[in-house]
Amino acid sequence: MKVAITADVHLANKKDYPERFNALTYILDSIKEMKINSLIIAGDLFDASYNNYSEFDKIALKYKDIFIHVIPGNHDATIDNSVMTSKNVEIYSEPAIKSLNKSKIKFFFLPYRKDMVMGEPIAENKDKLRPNKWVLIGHGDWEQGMKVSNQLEPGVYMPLSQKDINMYKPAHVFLGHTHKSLDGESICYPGSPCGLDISETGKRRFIIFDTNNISLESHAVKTDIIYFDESFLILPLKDEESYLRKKIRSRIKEWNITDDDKSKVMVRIKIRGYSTDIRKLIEIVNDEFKGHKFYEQEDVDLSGVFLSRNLDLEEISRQIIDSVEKVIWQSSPHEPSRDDILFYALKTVYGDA
Ligand SMILES: [Mn+2]
Repeated sequence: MKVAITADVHLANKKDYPERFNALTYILDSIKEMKINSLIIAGDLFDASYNNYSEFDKIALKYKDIFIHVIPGNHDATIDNSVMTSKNVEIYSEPAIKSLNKSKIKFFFLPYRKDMVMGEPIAENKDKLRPNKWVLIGHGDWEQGMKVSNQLEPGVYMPLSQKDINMYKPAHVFLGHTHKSLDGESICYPGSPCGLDISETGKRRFIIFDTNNISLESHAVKTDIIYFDESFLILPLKDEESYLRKKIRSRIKEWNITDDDKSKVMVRIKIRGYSTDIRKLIEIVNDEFKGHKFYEQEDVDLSGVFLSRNLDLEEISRQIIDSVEKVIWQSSPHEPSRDDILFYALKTVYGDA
């Protein structure tokens, strides 16, 4: 049995945020085509600012062959079945254990509760949750993955510990709350299906989960907007211009965006470092990002760029850059990047000049 899973759609005023509704209908259209008839939404279907549920109701009515299972998240913690008229929507305002389409695997739908850890309701229901025969649907922080947790909402939200996972052995865990997608060994954050703002970058996805072999697939969501927040280091090299152009081109390549999707991109650019011609940087950025939209029509942020007008310091910098480039770097999210090292090395050379 296959089921689709998403979270954190954050539906809000449709006039202002049509892209969030479009992301949801894109998922519904896609799974309809795949003949999948269950969609799970792991919390924050609605943004906290929202209280007109009829727009979602209308969508649900249009896809009446798809059953939509919703748990409340921290944004929509108070919703229950009374807000909806569609019969193909169930909102789990209380913890519930269910098999979908007679699947052998049971789904434990756990609504978000403030000041509670996930381990509590799991422990209360442990007799009905046989090891490896159940899947957790929750909304909150997985303690091991907290370093990437929701930037928009600092703090701890209904945490799930590794101890809970080891003890109660869910076959898999699907959580909402962290809007960035993340896949651990037995845990998955589908992430928000449409970036909510510039902090939610890149292409988005939804999940197809197969209960027969506990496997999952990521499917891209075609969104109206794709955000990118990029930062570049400029160095006082002999050929600054081609250095920066090359860096920008390879970054854009990493985005993996087709020409069709180029117009959907909203980008924010920041440059830091030491340059011999600051004005030229704007020209290069505008040229290389031609055809892309800038987030909130902001110009490139050059507040971290310092002017280099000292031939001795430039020569010292170039020698440092050469030797740092030769070092083999093990990149890791918890370690400074090569660019960080270069930036701080040059900062030492130039002082704050
Ligand atoms: Mn959320």
